[in-house]
This record gives sequence, structure tokens and C-alpha cells, in this order.
Amino acid sequence: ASKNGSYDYNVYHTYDEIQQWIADTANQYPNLARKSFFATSTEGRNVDMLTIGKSTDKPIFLIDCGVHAREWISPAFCQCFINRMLSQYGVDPQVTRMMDEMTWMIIPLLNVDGYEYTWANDRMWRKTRSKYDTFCTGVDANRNFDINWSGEGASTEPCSNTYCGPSVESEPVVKALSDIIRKYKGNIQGYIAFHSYSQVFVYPYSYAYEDTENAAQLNDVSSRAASAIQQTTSKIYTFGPGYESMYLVSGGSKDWAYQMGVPLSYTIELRDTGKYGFLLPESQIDGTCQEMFQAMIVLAEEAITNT
Ligand code: PAY
Ligand code: ZN
Repeated sequence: ASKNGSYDYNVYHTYDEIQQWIADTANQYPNLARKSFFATSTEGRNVDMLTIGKSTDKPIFLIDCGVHAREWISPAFCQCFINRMLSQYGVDPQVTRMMDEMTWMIIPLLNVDGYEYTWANDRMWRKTRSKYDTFCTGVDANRNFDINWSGEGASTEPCSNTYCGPSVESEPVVKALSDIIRKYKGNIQGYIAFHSYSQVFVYPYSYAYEDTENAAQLNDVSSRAASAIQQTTSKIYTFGPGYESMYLVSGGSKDWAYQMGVPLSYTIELRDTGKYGFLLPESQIDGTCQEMFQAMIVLAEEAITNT
């Protein structure tokens, strides 16, 4: 497929298809999108980033999808989000404002090795595919960031699904994401890591029973985003600081991004609430995209007016 008019956003795509889609998208919208190299994974795959927006020097909204391999709805959401932003620019005034006022740096599929593994070998794989142990493979990329690394809510056991890795940023994709946050420090207004499942807006902190200085704002924005979702598809999303809305997590990306100065920092847990869990049927991709787009309008508006 060389043009994206026929790309099916309502099915799950392989790593190869997503790579092709990123290239095709950048080609199709040369004035609004550009593809850049983001990282080389442990197994040597390319990880790409799409930067979208009318200009490239606006306040940044950074988004990653697919940090956990089995959470297939996450990269599917990133793709439909990007497609809507690009195809509706100049058509939908809200999209136009989001594209005019922010620079969106989006990594549609971060954990490429793990994702490939979920297609070829084990649908329920979560971690990366780095091997630091004789028996067990993989690091939990969301335990590998430089925030209370290896602390509570992470495991130092290589066989664990929450293994924090042999050292901070041992995973090339984590290093690349950390580098980009360091590089644009001060200019990033929003950061979201899309995960599944649970339908929750999770904000810092997760590494300790502690609230951020802007906890009231994070709570208020989540609450408005959750209302927007409920009005769209009737789905209920909850929200709260990680220590309360999920569980303790050390070395997670949104805590680290917040600590690096990103005021609006979230993990968003997409559908569902457990009926299908990670095996969310393709028939629910569209609804997830519709509802979360409305939430993104709320989050983007907050990021725009926050600057
Ligand atoms: O920021 O606190 C956070 C995210 C915590 C997530 C994690 O990394 O463990 C939560 C889980 C995830 O999406 O990976 C939730 C899912 C349902 C799981 O695997 O437990
Ligand atoms: Zn996850």
C-alpha cells in the first residue's frame, strides 16, 4: 500500500504494516507530518517517530503507544489519532487549533521487539526482548526509567513481568524516550503513555504515596476528559494518582516525565475493564478512538492554555 486512503484503522496491524503506514503517512502529508528515526531496538528493529503539527516549534505534546507489547489497542489508538489530526486539519476547527498551537511528537509503536513477539510467539508478552539472564528474557520498559528505579512496585528478578532491568535506561527505547524528554526539557507541556486495560487516567505519582504540586489541576483535567468520554460512548473512565488509581510503580515514564518538568503527565489506560482485557476485539477499536479523541481535545486545550 503506497497511499493511506485504504488503510484499515479498525484492525490490528503488524510491526511491518505500522512501519509502512508511518512512512506513507509522512509522504501523504508533507506539510503537516514528518517521520524521524527514534531508536534502534535491542533486536535491531527501527523505531520511528511522527511529528505532526502546522509548525515544529510550538509547545510539545509527547505521546507514546505500545510500550507494553500485548496492549494492542494502544498502537491502534495512536494510528487513528494521527489519522484524524491529519485528515481533519482545516476541516474540524478543534483539530485545526490542536495542530496550529502544539507540536505533536508521537511514537506510534515503542516496544517493537515485544510487539513482534506477540504476533509471532506469545500474544500475552509484555516486556522488551533484551536478554540479561540465562533463563528469562525481557525488561518491563515502564520500570526502566530514572525515577526511584528498582524501588517498590518493580522487580529485580529477570523472570518477573515487572523486571526493572540491569540498570536505568538499559532498554534502547527507554533511553531514546528519556533522551527526547531531556532534549526538549522545558518545552514539553504534555506527555501521555497509552496503555491498556482498565479505563483510567493515571497521573503522578505512582512510585510513592505522594501528590504532585499540581494534583488539583491533573485531577480536574482528568475529570473533564472522563466526562467528555461518557458523553461520547457512555464508557466510564476513572482517574486518580497512580498510588491510588492503580498500584505502586517505580521507574515509570509518566512519573519521570513529570519530574523532568512536564506538567500534564499521564498514563492512560484504554479499554476495556477486564472482559476481554488485552485481547480487546477489533470491533472496539473505533469506539476507543472516538471516545479518546474527545478526551484528547480536553487535554490539548489544557496544554495550550497552560503555556
Ligand atoms: O503509570 O502507574 C502507571 C501505569 C501502571 C501500568 C503498569 O506499567 O503496570 C498499569 C498496567 C499496564 O498498563 O501495564 C495495567 C495492566 C492492566 C496490567 O498489565 O496490569
Ligand atoms: Zn501497560
